[in-house]
Amino acid sequence: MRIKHIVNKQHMLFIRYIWVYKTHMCFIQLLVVINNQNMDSRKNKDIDRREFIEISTKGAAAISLASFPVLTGCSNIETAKSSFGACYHDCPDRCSWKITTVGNKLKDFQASKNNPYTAGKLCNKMINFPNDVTFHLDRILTPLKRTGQKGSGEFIKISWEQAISEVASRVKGIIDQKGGEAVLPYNFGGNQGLVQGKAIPNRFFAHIGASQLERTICGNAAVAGVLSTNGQTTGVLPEDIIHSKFIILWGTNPILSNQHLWPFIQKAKSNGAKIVTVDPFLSKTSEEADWHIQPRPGTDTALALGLMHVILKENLQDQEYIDSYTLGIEELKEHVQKYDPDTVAGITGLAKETIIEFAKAYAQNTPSLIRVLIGMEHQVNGASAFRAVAMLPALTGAWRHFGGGLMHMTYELFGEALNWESISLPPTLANPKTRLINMVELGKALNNSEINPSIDALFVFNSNPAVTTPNQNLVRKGLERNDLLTIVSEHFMTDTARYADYIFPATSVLENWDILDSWGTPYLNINEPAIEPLGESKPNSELFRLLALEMGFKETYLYESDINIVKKTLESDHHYMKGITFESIRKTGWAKFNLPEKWMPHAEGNFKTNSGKCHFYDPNMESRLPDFIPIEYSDKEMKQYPLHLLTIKTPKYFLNSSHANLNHNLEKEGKYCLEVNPKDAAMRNIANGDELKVFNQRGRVYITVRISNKVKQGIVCMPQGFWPSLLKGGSSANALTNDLLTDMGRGGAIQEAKVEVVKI
Ligand SMILES: Nc1nc2c(c(=O)[nH]1)N[C@H]1C(S)=C(S)[C@@H](COP(=O)(O)OP(=O)(O)OC[C@H]3O[C@@H](n4cnc5c(=O)[nH]c(N)nc54)[C@H](O)[C@@H]3O)O[C@H]1N2
Ligand SMILES: Nc1nc2c(c(=O)[nH]1)N[C@H]1C(S)=C(S)[C@@H](COP(=O)(O)OP(=O)(O)OC[C@H]3O[C@@H](n4cnc5c(=O)[nH]c(N)nc54)[C@H](O)[C@@H]3O)O[C@H]1N2
Ligand code: SF4
Ligand SMILES: [Mo]
Repeated sequence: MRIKHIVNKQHMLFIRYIWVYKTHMCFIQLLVVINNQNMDSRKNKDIDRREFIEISTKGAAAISLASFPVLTGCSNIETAKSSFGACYHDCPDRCSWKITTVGNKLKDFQASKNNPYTAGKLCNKMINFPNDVTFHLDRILTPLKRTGQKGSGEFIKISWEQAISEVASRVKGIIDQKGGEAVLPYNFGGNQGLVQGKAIPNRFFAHIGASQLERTICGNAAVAGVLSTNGQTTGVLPEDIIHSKFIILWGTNPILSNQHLWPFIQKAKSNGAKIVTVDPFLSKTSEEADWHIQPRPGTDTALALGLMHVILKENLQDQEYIDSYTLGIEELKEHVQKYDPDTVAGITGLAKETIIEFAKAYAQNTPSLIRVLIGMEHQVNGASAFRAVAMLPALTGAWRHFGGGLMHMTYELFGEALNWESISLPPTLANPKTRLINMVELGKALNNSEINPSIDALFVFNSNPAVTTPNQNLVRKGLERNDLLTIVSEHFMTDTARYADYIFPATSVLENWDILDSWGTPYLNINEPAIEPLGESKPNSELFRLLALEMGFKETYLYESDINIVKKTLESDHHYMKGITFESIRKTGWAKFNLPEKWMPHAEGNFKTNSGKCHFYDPNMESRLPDFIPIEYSDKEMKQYPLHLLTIKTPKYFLNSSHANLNHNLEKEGKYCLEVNPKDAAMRNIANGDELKVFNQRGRVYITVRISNKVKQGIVCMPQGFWPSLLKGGSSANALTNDLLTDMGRGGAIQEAKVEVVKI
């Protein structure tokens, strides 16, 4: 049975849902709405993708995909069509792109040239996206059911009809027996689209009363810290960095992780700005900086308080700004007494003179800007570090100057501008009372026999926790449970998908609708499907609509179409959205919010705290002032595991674990290496290139040593993102990390890990 439906002006499409209609005739009407963004699944999909790969590897010998030849053999009379989209990754840049297709064939994939932030350039992780993901031959294109042991990766292909029917009946059985809380969704940074990452999945899980996932592994500690000081994170906007004269990149590595900010930093530099990095690792950005300050990991709270000590002692503060717009200077003054340069030097491992010089340079250069992002938050003291660092621009009055202040996130602009009714839970589901499970503690949660109900069904999508979640071996132990029903929606057979009972094939961003906010820019993006879903892939949203249908739910909010959600989200009369509509944004794919020409949010205070002032001190918080409170290790522990391990985003070609399965990326990344300081190496008789075992009480990783001064003595550093299954010994960085939570924001103190290394 086929139902004809008009998708949009360009497409007259046919949708096949034979099995659904057979069993659910009463929902036909509803399904037309549900599927209005779906397209006909045509024949010869595999041929299409091979053809694309063949031609594009010929055509794209250069770095850009921009020069594809028009596909040969494409005897169509159709003309080329442009679709706009944007990168869905958990990346502050949110690049815009344009795709040209002829029929269902992709002709061209290019960064937007007219979006000034994207500026015609996608990063090295995404430049080859169609080949690397959408058309990749390893992509999963049919539902799969496990046949072998969990983790073995043995599956058989099954139909959507069978997969949906079996999963729905098993999930229903679990809910009937134990209640909705026995079900846990686990989704995160894999796709930041508001439709594919939030709207429909959230409605489905709230509807069944599932446990709620505290999605805190990225950003929450940083945000909690900055909010406690400023009440908002939106400070200086990225493009305005060019007006700064003294830029501190504090715990962030834009050359790799925020690549589109880097040209603006370089512009500032050519205008005379000095670039300083604060990073325990000699990152690529630190290599390029004028000054690299290298404290011990997790000691930034002490460093920031130490800078305040010096600034106040030297009378370099902006007293007028402080008097007008801040709260608690007297308490702060007293508090920072104990953070004198000697003490801070002892904590951070920096020279006392460096601390004094840094404080003076910061206070005396105008406009001065501190750029923070995420990197510094993954410490037990992470939120306090952000809280303390955020105080510095108010102490010096840096906010008064265009290009001065703190640059952090931009998501609040989207919070104000968009119509969130379409994304948030409907009123009947709002504020669910179900229990919270912290994503950082997935391993604990899956293995905890005490919690009631136990987690018996796990839905993973937009995430790869077997790689990216701390305490990897505990996560894996949980995933191995035979009584756990694991459902994964994916593009690839990831290390998590290997443990699934059922895998559903997800569309890639080229094949579905979405709307994308941004946490690093003031640019809004729409994502149009450029091609039909390949194989039997379906958007995440569709998976949950089909499950809802099979489970017999009648509520219409479960079935809203993707395009409707996109349209509704844009229906906003907020002044940032002036002139931005669904129709207008489809002409370019992106739009910059209508913001004042000079965005200076705190030039005259206007902090979003309850007092309206910047909080140096907060009488309503348990810790009224930020303090440096380290983890105390016993002598025995320090002897066993004396080295502090950083597991950071050094890979250039992966984004977390995404794209880390691709051979060409792995080849370009080169050897899997641990950076070790020469003194630590000498003490252990280790030579460059030796094979090592890095270990602690949670796991062990086999890796090659690179002896360098990129880390100070006592610290070692390995890249995150590598898939355990592709490494010798079958474990990667997170096998060694801890599932500790941060001081505020319930984030992951991933970088608080101690290890020892031995030559093997
Ligand atoms: N190439 C690439 N780009 C990415 C990603 C990726 O995986 N690969 N991931 C994306 C994601 S999810 C995010 S959240 C962003 C994050 O982007 P950033 O916030 O820039 O974070 P990271 O790169 O994690 O860390 C930045 C630096 O913080 C340092 N750091 C670690 N601990 C401390 C500390 O205690 N104090 C200080 N001062 N510095 C510390 C690290 O050594 C690292 O060089 O990047 C995004 N961009
Ligand atoms: N040791 C250590 N661990 C870390 C970090 C670190 O610095 N060090 N960084 C942390 C940070 S900041 C973050 S953000 C997390 C990120 O961790 P994750 O959220 O697990 O992100 P990714 O590793 O990118 O995995 C995303 C997966 O989603 C899939 N995907 C993409 N699009 C779609 C889609 O439309 N539908 C479906 N169903 N799947 C899709 C991709 O194929 C990919 O396998 O990792 C954290 N873990
Ligand atoms: S990962 Fe970041 S820099 Fe790369 S294309 Fe996506 S948004 Fe742009
Ligand atoms: Mo992240």
